[in-house]
Amino acid sequence: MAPKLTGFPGNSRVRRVLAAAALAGVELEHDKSWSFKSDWKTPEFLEKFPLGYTPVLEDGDLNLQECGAIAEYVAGLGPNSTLIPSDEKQAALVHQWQCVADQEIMIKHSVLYQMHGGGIPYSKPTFTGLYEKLLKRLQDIDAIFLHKTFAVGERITLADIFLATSLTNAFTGFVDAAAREKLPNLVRYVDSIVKHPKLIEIFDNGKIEYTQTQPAYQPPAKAKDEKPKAEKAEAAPKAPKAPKAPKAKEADEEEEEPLVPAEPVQKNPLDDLPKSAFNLEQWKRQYSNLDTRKEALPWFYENFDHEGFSIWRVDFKYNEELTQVFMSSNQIGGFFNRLEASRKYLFGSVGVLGKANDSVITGAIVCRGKDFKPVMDVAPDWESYAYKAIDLSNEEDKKFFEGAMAWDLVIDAKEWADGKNFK
Ligand SMILES: N[C@@H](CCC(=O)N[C@@H](CS)C(=O)NCC(=O)O)C(=O)O
Repeated sequence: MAPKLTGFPGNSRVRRVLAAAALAGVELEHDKSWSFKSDWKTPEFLEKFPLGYTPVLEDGDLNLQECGAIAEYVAGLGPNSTLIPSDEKQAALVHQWQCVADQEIMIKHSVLYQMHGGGIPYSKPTFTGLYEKLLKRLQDIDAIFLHKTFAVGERITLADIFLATSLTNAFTGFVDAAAREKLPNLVRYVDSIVKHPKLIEIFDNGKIEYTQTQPAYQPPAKAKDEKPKAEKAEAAPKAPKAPKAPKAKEADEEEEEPLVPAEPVQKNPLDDLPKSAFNLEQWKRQYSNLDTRKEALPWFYENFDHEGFSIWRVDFKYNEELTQVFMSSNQIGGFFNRLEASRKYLFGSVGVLGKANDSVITGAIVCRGKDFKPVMDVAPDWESYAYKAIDLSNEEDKKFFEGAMAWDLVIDAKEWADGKNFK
């Protein structure tokens, strides 16, 4: 039986394993539809992989985590694989470049990504300082690649796979066109690796879209347009504020521990609403574990309580500012993180529809009570979204709701590209 790989296909770490398999001529079992949408951190998964992240590989009695270890193992399974040279010195150099790719490029970039998306608190000096460090490293590596076709020796090795995946990750992220102008050798090098006949399919058939202009950090809406204090004092009593740095529940990149402790729990006025027979937690479980259209939605329609809960369409107000799909998806993730204090009262399914520089953020939420505001205003940027009630007896509304739940919503020919659930 072929070793089984778990992880989503467009992810750079998964690409490393797929690329190693493709070049080594090793067959893998890989479910291309796998996504973070499912409740994948089951007790069975954690028993095999206690560190609780992907990619993972299962091969007989071997349960392997860490993309580097997996890629090396897969490379070694290929009968004539030269991905790791037999010469010890050459092999050490390959390992050196794997470490550079991970520690000097991928991890630095990943911290920028999390800071930009609200997964960890944003600080301009820290962001800029780290970005400058990343650029300096890339320029140093660029100089080394002036006369190189491959990182080590005269043929493709794991070093090239690791460098190419880290560099495409950075070039589709914050290392924009202006920065890449100073990295001509690396741009040429990556292009040759991702267009390698055995790798081109793994790298989106050579059509990876690099970032043109680094997207500006968007502070949460309230921080920008803070209301005068007097107006605030008259406002209706509010639900407790979200913890400052909630743990990312569905981040595509590394999850970090919260940097500040959670604030003490206060009583929420939503707890005083009349009891409802609709169990939101049970709905979250049904949604996570069952086929959305065939099983979960029928359960929802049978059990939903129209008096105790309400359903809303949410639309991002500033779609014209959206650039890369993964950044917009990251932005939804940040918004969901800031809704942490409403976890008991909210379910959401929100996505990015369209493609880079031509996309919209939209989706549906289910809120405790008849109003969205007490549930949503725990997030400082709740006003960056427009809210419209969804009436399930209206066919159009129902179609929208089901599309958002099933992640197959299409609006004005823009197809669902990526999404996040608030569960
Ligand atoms: N050091 C690990 C990092 C793996 C990692 O961060 N995986 C992310 C996806 S790229 C993940 O599973 N995140 C979800 C989570 O940590 O819950 C590796 O290189 O394989």
